[in-house]
Amino acid sequence: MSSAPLDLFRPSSTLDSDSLSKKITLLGTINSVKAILQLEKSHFNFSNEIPITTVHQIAHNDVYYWGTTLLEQDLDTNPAAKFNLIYPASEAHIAKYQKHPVHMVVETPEAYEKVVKPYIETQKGDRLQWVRNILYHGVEKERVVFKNDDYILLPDMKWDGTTIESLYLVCIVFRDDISSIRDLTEDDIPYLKRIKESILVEVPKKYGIARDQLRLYVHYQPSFYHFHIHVVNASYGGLGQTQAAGKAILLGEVIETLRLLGKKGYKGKSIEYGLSEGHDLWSGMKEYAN
Ligand code: M7G
Repeated sequence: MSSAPLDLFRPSSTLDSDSLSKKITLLGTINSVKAILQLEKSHFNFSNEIPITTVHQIAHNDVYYWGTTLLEQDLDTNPAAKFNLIYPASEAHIAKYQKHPVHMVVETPEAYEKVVKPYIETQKGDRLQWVRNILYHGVEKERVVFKNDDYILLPDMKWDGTTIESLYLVCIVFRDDISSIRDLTEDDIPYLKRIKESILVEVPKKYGIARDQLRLYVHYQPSFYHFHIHVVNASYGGLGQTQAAGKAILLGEVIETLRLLGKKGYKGKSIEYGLSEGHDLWSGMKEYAN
C-alpha cells in the first residue's frame, strides 16, 4: 500500500464546501499533476473525558455560555479529520466533486436507449479498475467484512472504518452483467433477496448493529456502472445528496418494483432523478428535464 503524498498537495481552488457535513473539497496539484483533496471533520470520539485544551468564551447570558475551544487530538482514537485524495484526478473526477446546479430529469425507456446506454458503455474501462482490484486482485482484502460467491462486502472509502454512527459499507457483486438497475428484471429477484438477507445477517455479526438499523440502497445514476449496494447506518443523516430522493433507491424497493415490472424489468420504466450540470449526461438529458 503506497501512502498518500498529502504534504505535496498545493490547493488552487475550492470545489465544494458544506458546513452541515463539515466537508471541504479542494482542487490542487501534486508535482504539477491535478489532484482532489477532500477533508471531513471527524465525529467526536471520546467516552468519559472530553479532551478540551484551550477555551475562548464568546459570551455568557443567564445559564448560557458559548465560545470556541481546542480539542486534543489523537490519530488513532480521536483524529481531527478524515481525508480522501484522488491523484491523479481526471476531468470526470473534478466534474463529480464540483458543486453545480442539479436538475430533475425523467429518463424514459427511450431516453435510456438513446442517451444513457451509449454513455454507460464508455464508462466500463479504467473507471472500474478499483472494482476489479477488489474483486480479483486482493486490493483492500484486509478490510473485507464478508465474501461469498455472490459478492464482497467492505468498508466504503467514505467511512473512517470505526464510527458506528456513520457506518458505511459497500457490497460489490461478482456478476458483471448488471451495469445499473436498468439491467435488472424479475428473474433477478431471488438473487437480490439472497444478497440482501446475507448482508443483514453478516453486518450485525461484525459490528453489533441491529439488522433493522441498516439502510440498503442503490444509486441511479451511480458513479460506477458495476452493480453495488450501499449499506449504511439508518440513523445517520450526514450523507446529503447521496441519499436524496432522486438518487438513492432502497434495495427492498427495487425488489418490489421488479415484481411489478415483470419480464421487461427496469428497462420498461421511466426513472426520475437529479442530474448535475457537471455530469457528462447533462447535455444529452437536458431535453428530458422536468
Ligand atoms: P456510486 O453510487 O457508484 O457512486 O457508489 P457515489 O460515489 O456517487 O456514491 C460507489 C461507492 O463506492 C461510493 O460510496 C464510493 O465512496 C465507494 N468507492 C469508490 N471507490 C473508488 C472506492 C474504493 O476504491 N474503495 C472502496 N472501499 N470504496 C470505494
